Amino acid sequence: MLTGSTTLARLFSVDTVTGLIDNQPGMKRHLSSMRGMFHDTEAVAAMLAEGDPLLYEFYDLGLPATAGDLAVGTSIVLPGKVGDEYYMTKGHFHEVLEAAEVYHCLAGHGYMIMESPEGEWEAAELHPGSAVYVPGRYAHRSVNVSPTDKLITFFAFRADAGHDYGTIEHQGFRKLVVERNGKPELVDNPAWQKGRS
Ligand code: M6P
Ligand code: ZN
Repeated sequence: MLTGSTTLARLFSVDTVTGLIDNQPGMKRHLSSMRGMFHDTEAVAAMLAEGDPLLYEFYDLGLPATAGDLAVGTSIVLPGKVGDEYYMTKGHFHEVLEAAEVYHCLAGHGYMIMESPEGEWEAAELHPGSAVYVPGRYAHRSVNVSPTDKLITFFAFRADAGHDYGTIEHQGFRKLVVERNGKPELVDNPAWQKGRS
């Protein structure tokens, strides 16, 4: 319950099992919107010939996109692979490059892959309860490495940060997360181009 003399505060609930936030509408991304992002293009084509699987969805409180507000919501990446590469988000830099972001893992098992414009990279393993502070200037992508469970994270960043997808579409991430001998492994992306600096 929320009580007080103003109506500025907001009370909302986050379902830690489903990742849903009250009745907020979500955005869905299917494989067809990420054709060029998985390294195994034949596997992409074969899967798209059979349908267009949902890879992830995300929910946002829909607060104003001002510098003083926060974009707050959840991200839900489904379990699955395209060839040997795990389902993941597109990933992006922020248009306001310096804008950091925090993710708190609510469920599942995954990685946050991060990369600066200069090609420095970091990978944070996520389990329920772990949280990662993605520093400003770092592109970020969530990857679900569980064979069975959804990866659910709660995120917050300054609401005017914006999303720059073009850079990642063009250059890719330096590291891919693939399955090797039944386990996730980070490998070099042979198609990576250092494109920004
Ligand atoms: C999280 C947040 C959103 C982002 C979403 C999907 O929910 O960081 O801002 O849009 O993930 O990731 P992407 O935009 O890279 O597809
Ligand atoms: Zn972001």
